[in-house]
Order: sequence, then structure tokens, then C-alpha cells
Amino acid sequence: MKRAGIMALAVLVLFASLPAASAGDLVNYIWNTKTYEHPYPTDVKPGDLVYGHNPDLFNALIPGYWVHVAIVAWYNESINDWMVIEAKIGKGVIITPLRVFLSRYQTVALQRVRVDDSIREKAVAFAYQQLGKPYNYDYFSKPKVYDDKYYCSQLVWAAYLVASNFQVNLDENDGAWSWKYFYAVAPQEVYDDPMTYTIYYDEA
Ligand SMILES: [Ca+2]
Ligand SMILES: [Ca+2]
Repeated sequence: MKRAGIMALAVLVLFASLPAASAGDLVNYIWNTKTYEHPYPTDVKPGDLVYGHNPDLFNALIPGYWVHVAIVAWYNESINDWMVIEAKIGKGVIITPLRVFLSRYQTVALQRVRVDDSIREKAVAFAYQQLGKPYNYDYFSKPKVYDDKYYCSQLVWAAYLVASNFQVNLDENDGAWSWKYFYAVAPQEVYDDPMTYTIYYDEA
């Protein structure tokens, strides 16, 4: 679909679903800024993946249930929180406390990748090396492993490819074309890949 078509669809979805909303509701529907409480996950390892979903327009436009994914990097004892590395819209590749990440989403999940700890650690190291790079808004082209910009699922996909010597491809369709995801690797495709399994799930 062309971008103009997506925007037209967005406006349609917006007006169809919110006939009498306040301006605040409208803004929040376009980009959810509420915060949510979730129980803190007890079983977390570096290299685990954390996902978020919100009932907003942005989520509705990204194909699949999950709109965002990040990689758990290390435990920060000074704030008693895990730190995650994420490629975030408007920010690029940044470090975020896990509690902050979880609070942004109505539904959250953690997954583990079916690999040795040594590969998980290499995946974290790859993500760490990308810190400061800008956000990649191109969801339509084939994603590059070694890129000068990343979107969220591209970052975790590239991290595990490099860490595993290109054995672990967390794209569920391994880069093939699909009408739903184009050539992208969407957060949902990482979630659905047989190399990942869910260890925590919470809906606020
Ligand atoms: Ca795959
Ligand atoms: Ca794909």
C-alpha cells in the first residue's frame, strides 16, 4: 500500500472509532502517552526480548499485535532495574530502564531466544555497539544487518544474526516478501519465530 493510502486509512480509522472524543483522547489515541503498571518480571536474562502493545492508532498501523521490541542488556544495581536497548522513534538507539519500557504499554511480554548464553551476550554487545545511531523509518525495504540506522525489530534481528554467525534469523519468514509485512522484520514476526519463546506476559 502507498503511504498516502495508509494515511487515508489512518484518518478513516480515527474518525470511525472516535466520533465524539476530546482533544486529549484524540491525541492519546494517535500516540498513547498513558502509563501502565505491570508486575516486575522475576526471570530475566541479558539477551531476552521485551515487547509492547498499545490500543492506539500507531499500533493499528503497524502490522501485527506487537508495536515495539527491545533487548535486555544488563542489570543496573544502582537503580535495581534491568536496562534495555531499543531503537525508538524520534530517539534512535538508546538505553531505557525496563520499568520505564513496561510502563509505556498496556500489554507487555518477555521472550527468550533458544540459544546459549554466549550468543545472547554477543547479541547484547552488538546492540550496545549501535547506541546513538538514528531511527530507521524505512519499513518497506529489505532491512540491512549492518546499517547506519535501525528500527526496533531490525536491531534485535541483526543482533542475533551477527551473534550466531548468521544461524539464528529471528524474522519469522526469514526475509521473504509478504503482503502483511513487506520485506520488513516486524516485532510480531520476531515474536512468532520458532527460535523465541514467551517467559512473561501481562495485560494491565
Ligand atoms: Ca526465522
Ligand atoms: Ca519478515
